[in-house]
Amino acid sequence: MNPVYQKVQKVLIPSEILRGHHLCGSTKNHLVLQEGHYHSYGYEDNHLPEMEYKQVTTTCPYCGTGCSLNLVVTDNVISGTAPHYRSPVNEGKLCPKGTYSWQFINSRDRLKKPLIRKGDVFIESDYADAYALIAEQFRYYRPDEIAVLSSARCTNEENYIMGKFARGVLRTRHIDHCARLCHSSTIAGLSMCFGNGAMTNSIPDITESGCIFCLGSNTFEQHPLVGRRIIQAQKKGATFIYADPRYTPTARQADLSIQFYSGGDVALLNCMMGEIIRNEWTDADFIRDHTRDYENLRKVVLQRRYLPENVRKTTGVPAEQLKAAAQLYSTAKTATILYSMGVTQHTVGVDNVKSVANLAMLTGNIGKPGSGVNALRGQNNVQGACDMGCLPNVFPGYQKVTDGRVHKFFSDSWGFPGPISDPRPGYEITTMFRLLLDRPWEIKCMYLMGENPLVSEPDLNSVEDAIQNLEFLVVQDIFFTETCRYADVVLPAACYAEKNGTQTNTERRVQRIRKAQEPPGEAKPDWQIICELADIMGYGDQFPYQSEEEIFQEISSTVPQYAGITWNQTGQPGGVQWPCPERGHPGTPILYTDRFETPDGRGIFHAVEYKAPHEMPDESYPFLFTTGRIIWHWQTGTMTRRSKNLTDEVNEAYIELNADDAREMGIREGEIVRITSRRGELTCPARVVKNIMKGVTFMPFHFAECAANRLTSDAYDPVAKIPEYKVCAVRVERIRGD
Ligand SMILES: Nc1nc2c(c(=O)[nH]1)N[C@H]1C(S)=C(S)[C@@H](COP(=O)(O)OP(=O)(O)OC[C@H]3O[C@@H](n4cnc5c(=O)[nH]c(N)nc54)[C@H](O)[C@@H]3O)O[C@H]1N2
Ligand SMILES: Nc1nc2c(c(=O)[nH]1)N[C@H]1C(S)=C(S)[C@@H](COP(=O)(O)OP(=O)(O)OC[C@H]3O[C@@H](n4cnc5c(=O)[nH]c(N)nc54)[C@H](O)[C@@H]3O)O[C@H]1N2
Ligand code: SF4
Ligand SMILES: [Mo]
Repeated sequence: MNPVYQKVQKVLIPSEILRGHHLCGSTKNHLVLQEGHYHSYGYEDNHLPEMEYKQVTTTCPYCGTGCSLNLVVTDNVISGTAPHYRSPVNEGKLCPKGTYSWQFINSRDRLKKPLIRKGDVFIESDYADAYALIAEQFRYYRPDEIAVLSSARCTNEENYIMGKFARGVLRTRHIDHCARLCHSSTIAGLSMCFGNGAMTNSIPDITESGCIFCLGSNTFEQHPLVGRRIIQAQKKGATFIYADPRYTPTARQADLSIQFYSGGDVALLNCMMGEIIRNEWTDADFIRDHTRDYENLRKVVLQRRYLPENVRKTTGVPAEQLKAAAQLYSTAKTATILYSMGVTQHTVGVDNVKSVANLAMLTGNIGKPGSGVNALRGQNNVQGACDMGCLPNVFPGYQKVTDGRVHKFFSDSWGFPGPISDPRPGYEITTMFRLLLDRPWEIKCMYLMGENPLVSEPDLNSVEDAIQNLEFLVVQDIFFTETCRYADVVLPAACYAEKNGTQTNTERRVQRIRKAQEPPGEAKPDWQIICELADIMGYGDQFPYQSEEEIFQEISSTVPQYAGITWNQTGQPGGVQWPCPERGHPGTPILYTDRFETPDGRGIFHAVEYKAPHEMPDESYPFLFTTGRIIWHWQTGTMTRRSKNLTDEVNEAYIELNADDAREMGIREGEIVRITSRRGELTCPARVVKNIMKGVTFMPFHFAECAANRLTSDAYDPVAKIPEYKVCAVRVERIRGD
């Protein structure tokens, strides 16, 4: 076995990581687990050096869990992290990424000046020239020819300002961000069933649950401090059921682990619901008093095709496991569902989400402690970027662009003369890139902040062709990314530790990030860059802000869910959870305690049938290829791959192969293999593992030089437009013939 992987497996014993131990930094290539009261994370000797330092409390820049931490600042430079104990989210604990979240900040290759393309090279320039060029180009294109990508890495204030700039200054309706690639199925699916697309309960609330059903979320690697709550619940007697095609570190902690073929979720969930109905384990009172359209669901899930014996054939799951899961979930005192990308990133992503919602309503597991449908949001501020309206169909606060009154409200309160942006919904990211290829005359100019589509989009080979059809591209980032290579102007942004603001975690908790050092060179906070551009374009009056706090005040006046939240409250440990409709309101840890947010207050069952994924293995491409993440790295790797401790753990791409498949093909551990799909080809080392089903392969997508997305398919869900990152077909071959 590859020595690096052995190490990963050793460290990832979740019970050890998460049962109240502190994770401490060490530069000796591994993570040290130690109990104790105080550790200076990130220091080699686990002691703060004896010099003057200050600590600045902030929120982790990585995942949607939203852990608090202290940045340690010595001589005005960030030099480590230390625990912040008072957050109800993480109570002082951090995962490796949070622990080392300081290491990329002062990388020598941070962007420090605006760059302007001259032929094939970039020339360092100043803001005056860069802004003049951008303003000239932005004025030149018609609103419908311009697309904007906002950023789940940036603050609420920055996303709000970007939305206002896109709709008010550029007057374009085409604005989106990476939520499209992530939980757009959740927003669409849960809105249809419950009236709102957000996580229903809270992270600490998981410990109240009698049964945790975790589906398509590798929680211990991707939301480790949510994983800690699962263990706490188990200690109090809860049962933990896990369903994933792979036997992940999360699976190891489960009481019942169900392994199945990617794409089988609807079949699995319908089967469980059939069992629950046949055994009368439903919550009949809840169904009668709080829901609609139950009969449709009943009819569908009771069909023969969803009997456990039949579903076994589609999913590969033994009938006993399906029956046990149904019983454990529905007969627990309260049960919660945690899910993430294994559910959403499918051509049937919205159907999957509706199915999850059906299961919760069927058993009355919603609107009370320890229950809920808990979509674990990915990026630190993806919830906030959605709340701020950086989506093509809504203004801030999910107010529909198609509603004339909403339009008028925003053009009046934002102070733009006349109507702002076209009232039709704009294009989604996935549609933008497809149009760039198929109808390049439609979108010609793009302003992209804090996204790296040239690694994260599906079918990268096509995306590389598509992006070259843009006539003018502005990229605003903290590093010179793969996407920057195609830019005409690159603007240098301040990172999370160099600016103030708020971000909203997966449980709708609005918390503060704080400035701990100056940005490098001439880098500036994103909101400031956008405001300066707006000013140059003649809209200074609409963007008069002197601070992040002023922007936040405007947010609370236009976003109903944030109406009662004050800047001060966001700076308290734990912040505030929206909806917080008026001043003095304590915030809302659990949604739908009285009624759903549908017009009649009832949850709506949506019966769905199982449909196979878009591309399934066949003779030419016999393996199912699924992609995702590992604990050490973040998305396209721009930050974590500049962190020594994290790259010391893993720093290259690999493909996981089932041990029997590998043996049949004569592939050994660590051997370089060729992987081919209908869209591209890669070579990388094989990791031969027992914890993946036969016929299934897995690859993390973090490594640009060997990007999994060269192989993935851009087939997407018809409603959410989310790509099917979790299923396509590949061929795996040996390269050396010995
Ligand atoms: N370390 C780390 N943490 C992260 C991130 C990161 O890059 N690195 N990214 C953040 C972001 S943006 C997000 S969205 C989240 C994502 O968090 P997760 O969704 O937990 O992460 P993934 O690895 O994409 O996928 C989760 C699991 O889905 C399984 N899966 C694959 N196909 C299927 C299927 O058809 N059905 C089911 N039920 N499961 C399937 C995979 O085997 C995988 O274990 O993580 C966040 N946290
Ligand atoms: N194959 C495969 N592909 C996937 C997925 C998968 O599961 N499989 N998952 C998808 C999902 S869920 C997601 S969320 C996307 C993520 O896709 P992206 O959003 O493209 O990925 P990130 O690496 O998070 O890119 C964020 C960029 O923001 C920059 N940045 C960080 N902080 C700041 C800041 O303060 N200001 C500015 N201006 N820039 C900043 C970073 O340097 C980085 O370049 O990937 C998707 N792609
Ligand atoms: S669990 Fe998420 S928010 Fe918490 S430290 Fe890890 S990456 Fe940061
Ligand atoms: Mo995501």
